[in-house]
Amino acid sequence: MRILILGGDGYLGWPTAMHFSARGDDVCVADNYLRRQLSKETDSEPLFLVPELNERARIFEELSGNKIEVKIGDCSDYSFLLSLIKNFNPETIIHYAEQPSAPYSMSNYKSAYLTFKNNLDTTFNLIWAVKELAPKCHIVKLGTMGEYGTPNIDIEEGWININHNGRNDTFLYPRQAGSLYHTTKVLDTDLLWFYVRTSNLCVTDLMQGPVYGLSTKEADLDFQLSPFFNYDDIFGTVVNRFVTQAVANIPLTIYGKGKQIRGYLNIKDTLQCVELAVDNQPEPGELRVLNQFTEQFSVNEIAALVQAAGSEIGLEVKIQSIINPRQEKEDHYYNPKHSGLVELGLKPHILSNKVLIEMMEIIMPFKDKIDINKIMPRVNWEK
Ligand code: USQ
Repeated sequence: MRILILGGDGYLGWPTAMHFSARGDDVCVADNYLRRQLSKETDSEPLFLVPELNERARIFEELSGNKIEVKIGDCSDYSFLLSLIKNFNPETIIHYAEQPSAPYSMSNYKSAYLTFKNNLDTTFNLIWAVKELAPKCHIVKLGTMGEYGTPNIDIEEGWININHNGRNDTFLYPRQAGSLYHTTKVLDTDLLWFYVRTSNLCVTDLMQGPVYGLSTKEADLDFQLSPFFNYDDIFGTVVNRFVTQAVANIPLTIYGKGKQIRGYLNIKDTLQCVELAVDNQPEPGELRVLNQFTEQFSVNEIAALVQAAGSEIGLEVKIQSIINPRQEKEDHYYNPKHSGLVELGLKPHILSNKVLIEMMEIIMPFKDKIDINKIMPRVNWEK
């Protein structure tokens, strides 16, 4: 298959590119290095530097014999995206090209506007470029479980049937996100649904939970092929942060009561899920929504798992509760369905002691590089 990956330099984009290339697909990645730039600007550099895309593609080809085409450019620039699609002629486009950090989107006007503009422009341009040049192309869009928020009723897989005054209809499940970043994903979904209805586009929208890990089959070929690994308060996700804090002997930073529940998944399962989505294309005029996570935990439960794993390898992991910088429910009902990907064949990797210890062992050699100034929250939702 000819697969174009937008945002191919990111935490998930690069491992996805190698994964499809390794299984024999023709892969092209595009990126404008926005994530690298924002990491620098906010003093949130990843734990170790990874080479830029052309160099990563060269190393990957040398080790695996598989080629990945690289295009550097900005997908919010319509002419760049048009020429990319015209020249590569993709059958599937995987869209990761968004500013992915909730805290970044809540920092100040400039970061909020960048998130809003970048994320919406990119999705809008993608829709139009596909409409104009490749209307049969399958768009696989990375959304987020955070679109649903934490409602006091069960979360369905994308759609809900409503019976109102004796009549029934099916609608997108109500969404109320907790950050501007998550809200841009809600707006993306609305845009995609509008153009699916009016232009017969073929779209899968993946509602993904926070991802953890840094090991994938292809990334393990050479350390330089590793994904970006952020442990800071802005771009780091909670499991990756806690594992890094455990290694650095910094007490785990539980925000508030720690009873916030989310659906989590291993980066290996992101690759499986995206592959299942790509291989099971919806009909033209169909928006398929899949909830993409494997297990749900509260923050307290994650901290306890990291503490237990650490103690197995002689780390004395402490836990602290700090004032929650976010506006989020800290004690809530949470029951999201997530059977769609399992029915398509997903075989989950569980967050076990072994997985956490393997992560700690990869991070250990970088212990001295862990910057304590990047740990405590620097962005407050209320400001
Ligand atoms: N949390 C802590 N301590 C920390 C960091 C986070 O208690 O040191 C808590 C947060 O308050 C939150 C939970 O852990 O309740 C998850 O936070 P996170 O930073 O791991 O994830 P989040 O900001 O929600 O965003 C991440 C990705 C985003 C993706 C999202 C999926 O950055 O791109 O869309 O996970 S979800 O959360 O399901 O919306």
